[in-house]
Parts: sequence; structure tokens; C-alpha cells
Amino acid sequence: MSDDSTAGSAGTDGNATYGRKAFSRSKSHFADRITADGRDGWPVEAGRYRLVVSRACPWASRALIARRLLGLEDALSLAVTDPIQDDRSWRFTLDPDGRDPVLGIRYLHEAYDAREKDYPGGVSVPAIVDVPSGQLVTNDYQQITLDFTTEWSALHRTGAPDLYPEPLRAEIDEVMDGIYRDVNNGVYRTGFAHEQSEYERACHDVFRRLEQVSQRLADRRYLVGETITEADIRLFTTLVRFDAVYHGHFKCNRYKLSEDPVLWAYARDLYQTPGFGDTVDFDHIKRHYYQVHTGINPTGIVPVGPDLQGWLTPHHREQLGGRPFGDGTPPGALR
Ligand SMILES: N[C@@H](CCC(=O)N[C@@H](CS)C(=O)NCC(=O)O)C(=O)O
Repeated sequence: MSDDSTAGSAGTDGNATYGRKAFSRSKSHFADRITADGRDGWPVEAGRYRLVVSRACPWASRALIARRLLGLEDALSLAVTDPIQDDRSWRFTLDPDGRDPVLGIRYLHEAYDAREKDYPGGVSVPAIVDVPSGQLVTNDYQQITLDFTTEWSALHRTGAPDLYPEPLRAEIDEVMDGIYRDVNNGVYRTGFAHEQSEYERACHDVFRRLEQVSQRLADRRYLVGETITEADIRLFTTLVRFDAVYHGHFKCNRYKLSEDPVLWAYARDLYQTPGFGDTVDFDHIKRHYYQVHTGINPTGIVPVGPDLQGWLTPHHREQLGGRPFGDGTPPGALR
């Protein structure tokens, strides 16, 4: 498991470390890419790979959303871990006999071991495993979704949106960069800060960036261009967790998402878009954060709130125009 059992002691979150030093996140160790031409030895192939996620995890949720939007469900099967890790990390206790039915393993670390014996780093989701060999291929959460869009295109559904349109890539990358630093990772820097000044700086960064993003979204429906892109996926996965866990557990509490009219409407718009809200499991999210990070929540008590009804209320963002799927179509109902 990633976490410490006493308040204030050290721990990890994926390849990230927190504790006595400032929270830092290093590069993914397994960064092979699954590509159309198979240049790393892993060609895109329907049915060959298995995506392993925790529905609690924002980085894994990106992959869940992109997989749904692009219609990769048949090509890339899905394993969902228990939201609570034990001392051997992510486990398949939600499956019969506690084993993933396709990979036949009880713990995700078995796929890491199959790839590199005695790998000393953390075991993290999202992970993509090669089913025939049982080996981990990649846990590079920054690249996985981009490759779904650009490398897996032969297997996309008819009507799949372009989540990373070529002419907009520079702008998307720039927007995502600031959101990653100050929001996606910023909430972790805030939550795992070990000193008052470090906490205050990180918290300030989170809200300064949220204010900037809120201004950007006041008169445009999506972050870049007229349609949903990878940038929206990456902002959404943090926003959807904000009031449920980051506001309380990570002390990002200058205000709630639901107190910013623009961001709250933007997040509801995406939540109500097929492929976004239907991947979200608030129970997994809350139990994971509040029960696993015992260093910052020693009792493991999971709060009862917030009330989730608001997510389904009208957002009126269609008045801003925009075409969520561009020339494409929404994904079909969740299977
Ligand atoms: N793989 C990335 C990010 C993914 C990540 O941190 N995932 C978390 C869950 S949100 C995880 O699997 N942590 C492993 C652990 O807590 O043991 C990293 O290493 O920093």
C-alpha cells in the first residue's frame, strides 16, 4: 500500500513521494508505448491488452474516459481494482476469488514483477498489461490517453471525437501544462504538504489557476476550440473529485467547486456528457482517499457529504455554443 499509518510520516503515491520533504512526482518508470507501428515491441492490437484502473484515481480516470469516448471498450478490456490498497498495493478483491478473471492475478504488482523482477518502485494505476505474457507494458499516465487518440485510431468507434486535434495541439499542451502543475498535481502538493508555508503556497497555486481557468471558461464551453479535447478530460478528473475529497481531505478549501458558478456549470456539463459521469464512482473516490491516506486522516472516517444531487442539475452551458463531439457522436450507453 502507498500510505503511512501515522499522521505526518512518509509515504508514496505512485512514483510520487510525500512526507518530510515536499511532495514530488517523478517520471513513470515503465514508459513503453503501444503504437500503430509497434516500435517499442507493443503493436496496437484488439483484445491483446488489459487496462487496469482504480475508479478512485484521477490519473486512471483519464484513461477510462478516453476509452469510452473513443469506443475502445471492445478492443481494450478493463480491470477495476479495489479502491483500498493493502500492503501489497492494488488488488482485485472486487472479482470472484479475488483474482482478475483475464490476467488470473490477485495483485497488480504481479504484472509489474512479470515485467521486471524485484522492481523497487511503487505500483500504480493506470497500468496497461499485455494479456498473453502477463507483463506490465506501461504505467505512463501522461502518455496513455494521448496514444489512445493518436495510435489506436484504427480501432476507434465510428463517430469517435478527435480529442487531440493536430492544429490545436500546441494550445492544448500549454493549457494542460498549467492545469497539471497547479491543479491536477497541485491538489496533491497541497494535501501532502508537510509544512505550513509549503501548504499555503500549493493551495494558493491551486486557486490562482482555478480562477484563471474559470475566467477562460466564462464565455467558451470547452478549454480549447469548440469541442471536447484531452484538456477537458484532464481538468474534469480533478474537478469531479474537488468537493468530495480535495476540499476537505486535501485542505483545498478556499471555496468549493460548487461555489464557482462557471467551473461548477462546466463540470456538470461534462459530467452529464456520455463518457464522463458514467465513469465516476464517488464511493470508490471517497473511500480511497479518506481510508488509504491515514497519514492525513488517521481515523479513516469517510465523511457523509457532499450531496451529489447537484451534479445532475441543468447547467445551461449549451447556450455558449460548442459542439461536444465535433463532427462525431456521443458514445453509446455504458455496457
Ligand atoms: N503513475 C503515476 C501517477 C499515477 C498515480 O499516482 N496513481 C496512484 C493512484 S491515484 C497510485 O496508483 N498510487 C499507488 C499507490 O498509492 O501505491 C506516478 O507514478 O506518479
